[in-house]
Amino acid sequence: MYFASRLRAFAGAAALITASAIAHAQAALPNVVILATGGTIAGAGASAVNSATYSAAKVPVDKLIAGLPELSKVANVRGEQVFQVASESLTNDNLMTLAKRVSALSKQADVDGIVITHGTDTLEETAYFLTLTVHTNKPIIVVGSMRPGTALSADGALNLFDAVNVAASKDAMGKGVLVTMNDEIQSGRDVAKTVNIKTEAFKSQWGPLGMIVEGKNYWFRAPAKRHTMQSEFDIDTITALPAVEIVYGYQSVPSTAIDAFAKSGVKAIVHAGTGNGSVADRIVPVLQKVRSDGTIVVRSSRVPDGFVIRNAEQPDDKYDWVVAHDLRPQKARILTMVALTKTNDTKELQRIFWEY
Ligand code: DAS
Repeated sequence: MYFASRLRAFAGAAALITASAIAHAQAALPNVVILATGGTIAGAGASAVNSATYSAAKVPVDKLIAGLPELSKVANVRGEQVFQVASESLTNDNLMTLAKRVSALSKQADVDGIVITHGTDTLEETAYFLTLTVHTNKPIIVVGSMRPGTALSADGALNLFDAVNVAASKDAMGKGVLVTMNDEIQSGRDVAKTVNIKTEAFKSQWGPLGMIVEGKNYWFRAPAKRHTMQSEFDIDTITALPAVEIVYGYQSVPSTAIDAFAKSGVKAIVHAGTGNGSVADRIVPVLQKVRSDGTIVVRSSRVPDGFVIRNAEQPDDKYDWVVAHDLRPQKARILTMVALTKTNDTKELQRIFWEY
């Protein structure tokens, strides 16, 4: 009897010690907040073979977290459902709401990293906006998936596991906003969706910053442009984003779109030109008029890679146009909106395009 009671007491003590050791270990883990916005990573299809036919923005954030118990070994994770939409439908107001929430969380001592689950269609725009405007060195990771969690070989679970791992990593601090897709760690500034149906969809012409394999980060380069703490833009002081629209260049393009945008009072037009940002000869005078009326003109290119050379295809100095450097039109629009919250001086705008 004596030994049995001693054994029970010992087992009870051992259980208590184990429980407190587990609690202590869990408390020692980093705290990561997942802000969910929708997209395929929260999508659901009718059957496992539906990898492309499904509904995006269905699964709530708590279900995403519950479906990935491995996260509890990496960080103390909690979720907030900011939106539940497909990202092609996000608006400037949504972007502002999300960025202000990220900024507020980043200032909390009990938050070590932030993950944003997001649709892949415009993920690159959100990632760039956050890297331009959120002042923190803490890891901020934007993550999506190309297949819904209901599909065979779904990619969302591993992408999310990777995102939380990187968000919980001290070596991911101070690198700007990051994107974890398909085992790669990409710069939020450089990355773009380059394939619309493959899991290997996100690329940067300058390459990934690193890779993540079985929860370990491998870094191979660092961002070259200003971001987060080095940015002169701060979401906490931005109250609204100006209207900046994109027009596309192609054979026999009319000036209808430019005329309509100019008439609607946009503050800038990004021209996605052919080749190195070329502008059709019949469109040049239209853009010159737009500029003379006070609207900013930014020359980008419909060609995904490379970068637009100032004063090459067009005399930008003479026309007082800005060139978008290596930014694709959709990212040039994000930077133009943010820059115009500070200045509409074209020399300043061009500096900003060189530096961010
Ligand atoms: N419609 C896409 C989006 O929400 C789905 C996805 O790929 O995430 O961006």
